[in-house]
Amino acid sequence: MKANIGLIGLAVMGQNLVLNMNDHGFKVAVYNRTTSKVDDFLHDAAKGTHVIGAHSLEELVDKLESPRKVMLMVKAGEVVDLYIDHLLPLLSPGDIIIDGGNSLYSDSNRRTAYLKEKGILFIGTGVSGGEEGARHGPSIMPGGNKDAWEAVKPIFQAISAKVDGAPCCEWVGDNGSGHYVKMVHNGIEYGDMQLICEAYQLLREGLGLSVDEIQGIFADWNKGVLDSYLVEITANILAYKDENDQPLIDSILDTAGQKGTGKWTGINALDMGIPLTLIAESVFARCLSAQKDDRVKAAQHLPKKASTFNGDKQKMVDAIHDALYASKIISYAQGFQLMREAASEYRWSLNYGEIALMWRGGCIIRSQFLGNIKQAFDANPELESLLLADYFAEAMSQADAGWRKAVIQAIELNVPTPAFSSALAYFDGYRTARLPANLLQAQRDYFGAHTYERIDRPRGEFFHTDWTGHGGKTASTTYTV
Ligand code: NBP
Repeated sequence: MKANIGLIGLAVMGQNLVLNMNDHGFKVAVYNRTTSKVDDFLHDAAKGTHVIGAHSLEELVDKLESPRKVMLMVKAGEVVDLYIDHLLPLLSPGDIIIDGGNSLYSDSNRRTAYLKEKGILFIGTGVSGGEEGARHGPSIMPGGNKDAWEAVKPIFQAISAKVDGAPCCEWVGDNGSGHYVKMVHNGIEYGDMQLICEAYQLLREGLGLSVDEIQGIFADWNKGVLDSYLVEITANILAYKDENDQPLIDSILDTAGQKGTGKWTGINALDMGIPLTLIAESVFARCLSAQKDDRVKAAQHLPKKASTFNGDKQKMVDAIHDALYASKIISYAQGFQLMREAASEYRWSLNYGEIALMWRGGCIIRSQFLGNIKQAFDANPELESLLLADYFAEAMSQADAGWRKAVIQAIELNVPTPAFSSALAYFDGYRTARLPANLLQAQRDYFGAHTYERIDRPRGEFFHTDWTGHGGKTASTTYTV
Protein backbone atom coordinates (compact mmCIF):
# COMPACT_ATOMS: atom_id res chain seq x y z
CA MET A 1 0.00 0.00 0.00
CA LYS A 2 1.36 3.39 -0.99
CA ALA A 3 1.69 6.29 1.45
CA ASN A 4 -0.93 9.05 1.56
CA ILE A 5 1.68 11.76 1.94
CA GLY A 6 5.45 12.19 1.99
CA LEU A 7 7.27 14.48 4.41
CA ILE A 8 10.77 15.85 4.03
CA GLY A 9 12.57 17.25 7.06
CA LEU A 10 12.75 15.25 10.24
CA ALA A 11 13.56 17.95 12.78
CA VAL A 12 11.22 18.73 15.65
CA MET A 13 8.27 19.97 13.57
CA GLY A 14 8.49 17.33 10.85
CA GLN A 15 8.77 14.37 13.23
CA ASN A 16 5.82 15.48 15.32
CA LEU A 17 3.59 16.21 12.32
CA VAL A 18 4.36 12.75 10.94
CA LEU A 19 3.39 11.09 14.24
CA ASN A 20 0.23 13.20 14.36
CA MET A 21 -0.70 12.13 10.81
CA ASN A 22 0.01 8.51 11.70
CA ASP A 23 -2.26 8.76 14.76
CA HIS A 24 -5.05 9.91 12.46
CA GLY A 25 -4.72 6.88 10.22
CA PHE A 26 -2.62 8.37 7.41
CA LYS A 27 0.32 6.48 6.01
CA VAL A 28 3.36 8.75 5.79
CA ALA A 29 6.65 8.25 3.94
CA VAL A 30 9.59 10.29 5.25
CA TYR A 31 12.91 11.57 3.99
CA ASN A 32 15.64 13.75 5.49
CA ARG A 33 18.85 15.14 3.97
CA THR A 34 20.90 13.45 6.69
CA THR A 35 19.44 10.04 6.02
CA SER A 36 20.62 8.52 9.31
CA LYS A 37 17.86 10.64 10.90
CA VAL A 38 15.31 8.62 8.91
CA ASP A 39 16.61 5.40 10.45
CA ASP A 40 16.86 6.93 13.91
CA PHE A 41 13.26 8.14 13.64
CA LEU A 42 11.96 4.76 12.49
CA HIS A 43 13.80 2.97 15.28
CA ASP A 44 12.88 5.44 17.97
CA ALA A 45 9.89 7.87 17.98
CA ALA A 46 8.17 6.20 15.01
CA LYS A 47 8.73 2.63 16.17
CA GLY A 48 5.53 0.61 15.92
CA THR A 49 3.83 3.15 13.62
CA HIS A 50 2.95 2.77 9.92
CA VAL A 51 5.54 5.37 8.90
CA ILE A 52 7.83 4.26 6.07
CA GLY A 53 11.32 5.58 5.42
CA ALA A 54 13.09 6.64 2.23
CA HIS A 55 16.80 7.26 1.69
CA SER A 56 16.46 9.28 -1.50
CA LEU A 57 13.91 11.60 -3.04
CA GLU A 58 13.33 9.06 -5.84
CA GLU A 59 12.48 6.42 -3.27
CA LEU A 60 10.20 8.83 -1.40
CA VAL A 61 8.25 9.85 -4.50
CA ASP A 62 7.98 6.21 -5.56
CA LYS A 63 6.23 5.31 -2.30
CA LEU A 64 3.42 7.88 -2.72
CA GLU A 65 -0.12 7.40 -3.99
CA SER A 66 -1.31 9.67 -6.80
CA PRO A 67 -1.71 12.62 -6.82
CA ARG A 68 1.52 12.69 -4.87
CA LYS A 69 1.63 15.04 -1.91
CA VAL A 70 5.08 16.00 -0.67
CA MET A 71 5.35 18.23 2.39
CA LEU A 72 8.53 20.14 3.21
CA MET A 73 9.28 20.88 6.87
CA VAL A 74 12.76 22.29 6.39
CA LYS A 75 14.65 25.48 7.04
CA ALA A 76 12.90 28.33 5.22
CA GLY A 77 14.63 30.08 2.31
CA GLU A 78 16.81 28.59 -0.39
CA VAL A 79 16.53 25.04 1.01
CA VAL A 80 12.87 25.03 -0.06
CA ASP A 81 13.80 26.09 -3.60
CA LEU A 82 16.51 23.45 -3.64
CA TYR A 83 14.03 20.70 -2.77
CA ILE A 84 11.49 22.01 -5.29
CA ASP A 85 14.11 21.83 -8.03
CA HIS A 86 15.10 18.31 -7.04
CA LEU A 87 11.49 17.13 -6.82
CA LEU A 88 10.30 18.64 -10.10
CA PRO A 89 11.76 15.99 -12.44
CA LEU A 90 10.35 13.25 -10.20
CA LEU A 91 6.76 14.50 -10.05
CA SER A 92 3.87 14.39 -12.57
CA PRO A 93 1.34 17.07 -13.49
CA GLY A 94 -1.30 17.39 -10.75
CA ASP A 95 1.09 16.37 -7.97
CA ILE A 96 1.30 18.65 -4.94
CA ILE A 97 4.22 20.25 -3.09
CA ILE A 98 3.43 21.69 0.34
CA ASP A 99 5.80 24.00 2.17
CA GLY A 100 4.94 23.97 5.88
CA GLY A 101 7.95 25.98 7.09
CA ASN A 102 8.06 29.63 8.06
CA SER A 103 8.59 30.88 4.52
CA LEU A 104 8.31 34.49 3.50
CA TYR A 105 4.94 34.99 1.81
CA SER A 106 6.50 36.63 -1.23
CA ASP A 107 8.53 33.44 -1.80
CA SER A 108 5.27 31.50 -1.69
CA ASN A 109 3.72 33.90 -4.23
CA ARG A 110 6.66 33.19 -6.50
CA ARG A 111 6.66 29.42 -5.93
CA THR A 112 2.91 29.08 -6.56
CA ALA A 113 3.30 30.78 -9.95
CA TYR A 114 6.49 28.93 -10.85
CA LEU A 115 5.06 25.50 -10.04
CA LYS A 116 1.75 26.25 -11.76
CA GLU A 117 3.71 26.78 -14.98
CA LYS A 118 5.15 23.28 -14.52
CA GLY A 119 1.73 21.71 -13.82
CA ILE A 120 2.51 21.17 -10.14
CA LEU A 121 0.17 22.46 -7.43
CA PHE A 122 1.81 24.38 -4.60
CA ILE A 123 0.56 25.00 -1.08
CA GLY A 124 2.42 27.34 1.25
CA THR A 125 1.07 26.79 4.73
CA GLY A 126 1.71 28.31 8.10
CA VAL A 127 1.92 25.73 10.88
CA SER A 128 1.82 27.07 14.41
CA GLY A 129 1.95 25.53 17.85
CA GLY A 130 5.58 24.49 18.17
CA GLU A 131 6.50 20.93 19.04
CA GLU A 132 3.42 20.27 21.17
CA GLY A 133 1.05 21.66 18.55
CA ALA A 134 2.65 19.69 15.73
CA ARG A 135 2.27 16.50 17.75
CA HIS A 136 -1.25 16.95 19.10
CA GLY A 137 -2.97 19.53 16.92
CA PRO A 138 -1.45 22.63 15.36
CA SER A 139 -3.11 25.63 13.81
CA ILE A 140 -2.66 25.23 10.05
CA MET A 141 -3.01 28.15 7.61
CA PRO A 142 -2.83 26.90 3.99
CA GLY A 143 -2.79 29.08 0.89
CA GLY A 144 -1.50 28.72 -2.64
CA ASN A 145 -3.09 26.86 -5.53
CA LYS A 146 -6.66 26.05 -4.49
CA ASP A 147 -6.84 23.09 -6.87
CA ALA A 148 -4.67 21.25 -4.34
CA TRP A 149 -6.93 21.91 -1.36
CA GLU A 150 -9.43 19.04 -1.71
CA ALA A 151 -6.61 16.47 -1.77
CA VAL A 152 -4.88 17.88 1.28
CA LYS A 153 -7.87 19.03 3.33
CA PRO A 154 -8.76 15.65 4.94
CA ILE A 155 -5.22 15.23 6.26
CA PHE A 156 -4.73 18.82 7.46
CA GLN A 157 -8.12 19.16 9.09
CA ALA A 158 -7.77 15.77 10.81
CA ILE A 159 -4.42 16.63 12.40
CA SER A 160 -5.20 20.25 13.29
CA ALA A 161 -6.37 21.53 16.65
CA LYS A 162 -10.14 21.71 17.16
CA VAL A 163 -12.21 24.33 18.91
CA ASP A 164 -15.75 23.19 19.74
CA GLY A 165 -15.24 20.48 17.12
CA ALA A 166 -14.23 22.93 14.35
CA PRO A 167 -10.75 22.41 12.87
CA CYS A 168 -8.23 25.24 13.28
CA CYS A 169 -7.42 24.84 9.60
CA GLU A 170 -9.26 26.34 6.65
CA TRP A 171 -8.24 27.44 3.19
CA VAL A 172 -6.81 30.96 3.54
CA GLY A 173 -6.53 32.09 -0.08
CA ASP A 174 -4.39 32.33 -3.19
CA ASN A 175 -0.61 32.32 -3.52
CA GLY A 176 1.33 33.36 -0.41
CA SER A 177 -1.71 34.30 1.68
CA GLY A 178 -1.30 31.32 4.05
CA HIS A 179 2.25 32.29 4.85
CA TYR A 180 1.21 35.94 5.06
CA VAL A 181 -1.40 35.13 7.71
CA LYS A 182 1.18 33.04 9.56
CA MET A 183 3.63 35.96 9.42
CA VAL A 184 1.07 38.30 10.97
CA HIS A 185 0.30 35.60 13.56
CA ASN A 186 3.97 35.55 14.50
CA GLY A 187 4.07 39.35 14.68
CA ILE A 188 1.08 39.30 17.01
CA GLU A 189 2.87 36.64 19.05
CA TYR A 190 5.79 39.08 19.47
CA GLY A 191 3.29 41.72 20.64
CA ASP A 192 1.50 39.44 23.11
CA MET A 193 4.82 38.35 24.62
CA GLN A 194 6.11 41.91 24.95
CA LEU A 195 2.88 43.04 26.64
CA ILE A 196 3.13 40.25 29.18
CA CYS A 197 6.76 41.14 29.81
CA GLU A 198 5.88 44.79 30.40
CA ALA A 199 3.18 43.80 32.91
CA TYR A 200 5.70 41.53 34.64
CA GLN A 201 8.34 44.26 34.86
CA LEU A 202 5.89 46.85 36.12
CA LEU A 203 4.72 44.43 38.82
CA ARG A 204 8.29 43.43 39.69
CA GLU A 205 10.33 46.63 39.40
CA GLY A 206 7.51 49.14 39.77
CA LEU A 207 5.40 47.67 42.56
CA GLY A 208 8.21 45.57 44.03
CA LEU A 209 6.18 42.35 44.11
CA SER A 210 7.87 38.96 44.51
CA VAL A 211 7.99 36.37 41.74
CA ASP A 212 5.54 34.23 43.70
CA GLU A 213 3.10 37.12 44.04
CA ILE A 214 3.34 37.84 40.32
CA GLN A 215 2.88 34.16 39.56
CA GLY A 216 -0.40 34.26 41.46
CA ILE A 217 -1.51 37.37 39.58
CA PHE A 218 -0.89 35.79 36.15
CA ALA A 219 -2.60 32.57 37.23
CA ASP A 220 -5.56 34.69 38.31
CA TRP A 221 -5.58 36.76 35.11
CA ASN A 222 -5.70 33.54 33.13
CA LYS A 223 -9.18 32.91 34.48
CA GLY A 224 -10.65 36.08 32.93
CA VAL A 225 -10.53 37.99 29.64
CA LEU A 226 -6.76 37.43 29.39
CA ASP A 227 -7.22 33.62 29.36
CA SER A 228 -4.59 32.49 26.87
CA TYR A 229 -1.78 30.03 26.33
CA LEU A 230 0.91 32.71 26.76
CA VAL A 231 -0.49 33.98 30.08
CA GLU A 232 -0.84 30.37 31.23
CA ILE A 233 2.78 29.49 30.43
CA THR A 234 3.94 32.74 32.03
CA ALA A 235 2.35 31.60 35.32
CA ASN A 236 4.01 28.19 34.88
CA ILE A 237 7.40 29.78 34.15
CA LEU A 238 7.18 32.01 37.23
CA ALA A 239 6.31 28.97 39.37
CA TYR A 240 9.39 27.07 38.19
CA LYS A 241 12.13 26.78 40.82
CA ASP A 242 15.78 25.90 40.20
CA GLU A 243 17.88 23.40 42.14
CA ASN A 244 18.27 25.98 44.95
CA ASP A 245 14.51 26.39 45.18
CA GLN A 246 14.80 29.89 43.70
CA PRO A 247 12.67 31.12 40.75
CA LEU A 248 14.56 30.09 37.59
CA ILE A 249 13.33 33.28 35.89
CA ASP A 250 15.74 35.34 38.02
CA SER A 251 18.74 33.48 36.59
CA ILE A 252 17.86 33.90 32.92
CA LEU A 253 19.85 36.52 31.00
CA ASP A 254 17.67 39.40 29.78
CA THR A 255 18.59 39.35 26.09
CA ALA A 256 15.92 38.20 23.64
CA GLY A 257 16.55 36.39 20.38
CA GLN A 258 14.42 36.50 17.24
CA LYS A 259 14.17 34.53 14.01
CA GLY A 260 12.79 37.30 11.81
CA THR A 261 9.05 36.84 11.43
CA GLY A 262 8.23 39.79 13.71
CA LYS A 263 10.66 41.91 11.74
CA TRP A 264 9.08 40.81 8.45
CA THR A 265 5.67 41.84 9.78
CA GLY A 266 6.99 45.26 10.77
CA ILE A 267 8.74 45.80 7.45
CA ASN A 268 5.61 44.75 5.59
CA ALA A 269 3.50 47.18 7.64
CA LEU A 270 5.86 50.01 6.67
CA ASP A 271 5.57 48.93 3.02
CA MET A 272 1.78 48.84 3.26
CA GLY A 273 1.56 52.13 5.17
CA ILE A 274 -0.27 50.58 8.12
CA PRO A 275 0.57 51.80 11.65
CA LEU A 276 1.43 48.45 13.20
CA THR A 277 3.02 50.23 16.11
CA LEU A 278 2.70 47.60 18.81
CA ILE A 279 4.40 44.80 16.89
CA ALA A 280 7.13 47.18 15.69
CA GLU A 281 7.75 48.28 19.30
CA SER A 282 7.94 44.63 20.32
CA VAL A 283 10.61 43.91 17.72
CA PHE A 284 12.57 47.00 18.83
CA ALA A 285 12.21 45.96 22.48
CA ARG A 286 13.95 42.69 21.60
CA CYS A 287 16.66 44.66 19.78
CA LEU A 288 17.20 46.89 22.84
CA SER A 289 17.29 43.85 25.11
CA ALA A 290 20.05 42.39 22.94
CA GLN A 291 22.25 45.46 23.63
CA LYS A 292 23.01 44.14 27.09
CA ASP A 293 26.54 45.54 27.48
CA ASP A 294 25.45 49.00 26.36
CA ARG A 295 22.53 48.92 28.79
CA VAL A 296 24.70 47.88 31.71
CA LYS A 297 27.08 50.74 30.93
CA ALA A 298 24.26 53.25 30.50
CA ALA A 299 22.67 52.12 33.77
CA GLN A 300 25.84 53.30 35.53
CA HIS A 301 26.24 56.54 33.58
CA LEU A 302 22.60 57.53 33.54
CA PRO A 303 21.25 56.38 36.90
CA LYS A 304 17.51 56.51 37.37
CA LYS A 305 16.17 58.82 40.07
CA ALA A 306 14.92 56.70 42.95
CA SER A 307 11.17 56.42 42.83
CA THR A 308 8.99 54.07 44.83
CA PHE A 309 5.35 53.18 44.53
CA ASN A 310 3.31 54.36 47.49
CA GLY A 311 -0.24 53.82 46.31
CA ASP A 312 -2.76 51.00 46.57
CA LYS A 313 -1.02 47.95 45.13
CA GLN A 314 -4.18 45.99 44.32
CA LYS A 315 -5.62 48.95 42.44
CA MET A 316 -2.40 49.20 40.43
CA VAL A 317 -2.42 45.46 39.71
CA ASP A 318 -5.93 45.92 38.30
CA ALA A 319 -4.74 48.91 36.25
CA ILE A 320 -1.88 46.86 34.80
CA HIS A 321 -4.39 44.15 33.89
CA ASP A 322 -6.42 46.75 32.02
CA ALA A 323 -3.32 48.12 30.28
CA LEU A 324 -2.43 44.62 29.12
CA TYR A 325 -5.95 43.88 27.88
CA ALA A 326 -6.48 47.21 26.08
CA SER A 327 -3.02 47.11 24.48
CA LYS A 328 -3.69 43.57 23.30
CA ILE A 329 -6.90 44.71 21.61
CA ILE A 330 -4.91 47.46 19.86
CA SER A 331 -2.34 44.93 18.68
CA TYR A 332 -4.96 42.65 17.13
CA ALA A 333 -6.83 45.61 15.65
CA GLN A 334 -3.58 46.69 13.96
CA GLY A 335 -2.76 43.15 12.82
CA PHE A 336 -6.17 42.59 11.23
CA GLN A 337 -5.97 46.00 9.59
CA LEU A 338 -2.65 45.00 8.06
CA MET A 339 -4.22 41.82 6.66
CA ARG A 340 -7.09 43.88 5.19
CA GLU A 341 -4.57 46.06 3.41
CA ALA A 342 -2.60 43.07 2.12
CA ALA A 343 -5.81 41.43 0.90
CA SER A 344 -6.64 44.55 -1.05
CA GLU A 345 -3.08 44.89 -2.38
CA TYR A 346 -2.77 41.25 -3.47
CA ARG A 347 -6.47 40.70 -4.28
CA TRP A 348 -6.81 37.94 -1.69
CA SER A 349 -10.25 37.21 -0.39
CA LEU A 350 -9.47 36.72 3.30
CA ASN A 351 -12.08 35.55 5.78
CA TYR A 352 -11.09 37.27 9.03
CA GLY A 353 -13.53 35.30 11.18
CA GLU A 354 -12.00 32.04 9.88
CA ILE A 355 -8.51 33.39 10.54
CA ALA A 356 -9.49 34.19 14.14
CA LEU A 357 -10.87 30.65 14.44
CA MET A 358 -7.64 29.16 13.03
CA TRP A 359 -5.70 31.06 15.71
CA ARG A 360 -8.24 30.21 18.42
CA GLY A 361 -6.69 26.80 19.08
CA GLY A 362 -3.42 24.98 18.52
CA CYS A 363 -1.16 27.97 18.11
CA ILE A 364 0.95 30.06 20.45
CA ILE A 365 -1.44 33.03 20.50
CA ARG A 366 -4.49 30.86 21.21
CA SER A 367 -6.89 32.52 23.60
CA GLN A 368 -10.53 32.89 24.42
CA PHE A 369 -10.22 36.48 23.16
CA LEU A 370 -9.92 35.17 19.57
CA GLY A 371 -13.43 33.79 19.98
CA ASN A 372 -14.63 37.38 20.51
CA ILE A 373 -12.74 38.48 17.42
CA LYS A 374 -14.37 35.72 15.38
CA GLN A 375 -17.79 36.86 16.60
CA ALA A 376 -17.00 40.46 15.65
CA PHE A 377 -16.03 39.51 12.08
CA ASP A 378 -18.89 37.03 11.76
CA ALA A 379 -21.27 39.87 12.67
CA ASN A 380 -19.59 42.22 10.19
CA PRO A 381 -17.10 40.65 7.75
CA GLU A 382 -16.26 44.14 6.41
CA LEU A 383 -15.33 45.53 9.83
CA GLU A 384 -12.68 48.23 9.23
CA SER A 385 -11.19 47.99 12.69
CA LEU A 386 -11.82 45.71 15.64
CA LEU A 387 -11.99 48.85 17.75
CA LEU A 388 -15.27 49.71 16.04
CA ALA A 389 -16.98 46.45 17.04
CA ASP A 390 -19.35 47.03 19.97
CA TYR A 391 -17.74 44.37 22.15
CA PHE A 392 -14.24 45.84 21.80
CA ALA A 393 -15.36 49.48 21.94
CA GLU A 394 -16.98 48.68 25.29
CA ALA A 395 -13.88 46.77 26.47
CA MET A 396 -11.66 49.74 25.57
CA SER A 397 -13.94 52.11 27.40
CA GLN A 398 -13.85 49.93 30.52
CA ALA A 399 -10.06 49.56 30.43
CA ASP A 400 -9.27 53.17 29.54
CA ALA A 401 -8.79 54.69 33.00
CA GLY A 402 -6.70 51.80 34.35
CA TRP A 403 -4.57 51.71 31.19
CA ARG A 404 -3.69 55.41 31.53
CA LYS A 405 -3.00 55.01 35.24
CA ALA A 406 -0.61 52.12 34.54
CA VAL A 407 1.27 54.04 31.85
CA ILE A 408 1.53 57.20 33.98
CA GLN A 409 2.77 55.14 36.91
CA ALA A 410 5.31 53.34 34.70
CA ILE A 411 6.66 56.70 33.53
CA GLU A 412 6.91 57.99 37.09
CA LEU A 413 8.63 54.81 38.22
CA ASN A 414 11.11 54.80 35.29
CA VAL A 415 9.85 51.41 34.11
CA PRO A 416 9.89 51.17 30.29
CA THR A 417 6.56 50.11 28.78
CA PRO A 418 6.98 50.83 25.05
CA ALA A 419 4.11 48.62 23.93
CA PHE A 420 1.60 49.81 26.57
CA SER A 421 2.49 53.45 25.83
CA SER A 422 2.61 53.28 22.05
CA ALA A 423 -0.68 51.37 21.99
CA LEU A 424 -2.24 54.17 24.01
CA ALA A 425 -0.78 56.78 21.65
CA TYR A 426 -2.22 54.86 18.69
CA PHE A 427 -5.63 54.64 20.36
CA ASP A 428 -5.71 58.35 21.05
CA GLY A 429 -4.44 59.10 17.54
CA TYR A 430 -6.94 56.77 15.88
CA ARG A 431 -9.87 58.55 17.50
CA THR A 432 -8.56 62.08 16.93
CA ALA A 433 -10.53 63.64 14.08
CA ARG A 434 -7.95 66.40 13.56
CA LEU A 435 -4.28 65.50 13.96
CA PRO A 436 -1.42 68.01 13.67
CA ALA A 437 -0.70 66.80 10.14
CA ASN A 438 -1.97 70.20 8.94
CA LEU A 439 1.23 71.67 10.38
CA LEU A 440 3.24 68.81 8.94
CA GLN A 441 1.86 69.44 5.46
CA ALA A 442 2.57 73.15 5.87
CA GLN A 443 6.19 72.34 6.76
CA ARG A 444 6.50 70.04 3.73
CA ASP A 445 5.06 72.71 1.50
CA TYR A 446 7.29 75.40 3.06
CA PHE A 447 10.60 73.64 2.42
CA GLY A 448 9.79 71.38 -0.51
CA ALA A 449 6.71 72.77 -2.27
CA HIS A 450 4.99 69.44 -1.56
CA THR A 451 1.53 71.10 -1.55
CA TYR A 452 -1.41 70.58 0.81
CA GLU A 453 -5.14 70.02 0.62
CA ARG A 454 -7.58 72.43 2.29
CA ILE A 455 -10.41 71.64 4.68
CA ASP A 456 -12.73 73.95 2.73
CA ARG A 457 -12.03 72.43 -0.70
CA PRO A 458 -12.69 68.95 -2.18
CA ARG A 459 -10.12 66.20 -1.54
CA GLY A 460 -7.63 65.84 -4.37
CA GLU A 461 -7.23 69.57 -4.98
CA PHE A 462 -3.68 70.60 -4.08
CA PHE A 463 -2.39 74.03 -3.10
CA HIS A 464 1.03 75.55 -2.78
CA THR A 465 1.87 78.73 -0.88
CA ASP A 466 4.93 80.88 -1.38
CA TRP A 467 5.53 81.03 2.40
CA THR A 468 8.60 83.31 2.32
CA GLY A 469 7.67 85.58 -0.55
CA HIS A 470 10.80 84.58 -2.43
CA GLY A 471 9.88 81.00 -3.36
CA GLY A 472 8.80 79.96 -6.83
CA LYS A 473 5.33 79.01 -8.04
CA THR A 474 6.27 75.47 -9.09
CA ALA A 475 4.95 72.73 -6.79
CA SER A 476 6.43 69.28 -6.29
CA THR A 477 4.54 66.32 -7.77
CA THR A 478 1.85 64.99 -5.41
CA TYR A 479 2.32 61.28 -4.95
CA THR A 480 2.58 59.11 -1.86
CA VAL A 481 4.99 56.21 -1.55
P1 NBP B 1 14.68 23.44 11.30
O1 NBP B 1 14.18 24.77 10.93
O2 NBP B 1 15.75 23.33 12.32
O3 NBP B 1 15.15 22.70 9.95
C1 NBP B 1 15.73 21.43 10.01
C2 NBP B 1 15.52 20.67 8.73
O4 NBP B 1 16.03 21.40 7.61
C3 NBP B 1 16.28 19.34 8.77
O5 NBP B 1 15.52 18.38 8.10
C4 NBP B 1 17.54 19.68 8.02
O6 NBP B 1 18.16 18.56 7.46
C5 NBP B 1 16.98 20.56 6.94
N1 NBP B 1 18.02 21.33 6.25
C6 NBP B 1 18.78 22.35 6.68
BR1 NBP B 1 18.75 23.07 8.37
N2 NBP B 1 19.63 22.81 5.75
C7 NBP B 1 19.41 22.02 4.70
C8 NBP B 1 20.00 21.98 3.41
N3 NBP B 1 20.93 22.86 3.03
N4 NBP B 1 19.56 21.05 2.55
C9 NBP B 1 18.60 20.18 2.90
N5 NBP B 1 18.00 20.16 4.11
C10 NBP B 1 18.40 21.08 5.00
O7 NBP B 1 13.49 22.47 11.74
P2 NBP B 1 12.15 22.77 12.57
O8 NBP B 1 12.43 23.57 13.80
O9 NBP B 1 11.47 21.45 12.68
O10 NBP B 1 11.31 23.69 11.57
C11 NBP B 1 10.94 23.29 10.27
C12 NBP B 1 10.25 24.46 9.59
O11 NBP B 1 9.08 24.80 10.36
C13 NBP B 1 11.08 25.75 9.55
O12 NBP B 1 10.79 26.46 8.40
C14 NBP B 1 10.62 26.50 10.78
O13 NBP B 1 10.82 27.90 10.65
C15 NBP B 1 9.15 26.14 10.81
N6 NBP B 1 8.51 26.20 12.14
C16 NBP B 1 9.21 25.84 13.26
C17 NBP B 1 8.56 25.88 14.49
C18 NBP B 1 9.27 25.48 15.76
O14 NBP B 1 8.68 25.67 16.85
N7 NBP B 1 10.48 24.89 15.69
C19 NBP B 1 7.22 26.27 14.57
C20 NBP B 1 6.54 26.59 13.39
C21 NBP B 1 7.20 26.55 12.18
P3 NBP B 1 19.38 17.85 8.27
O15 NBP B 1 18.74 17.03 9.35
O16 NBP B 1 20.04 17.03 7.24
O17 NBP B 1 20.24 18.94 8.83
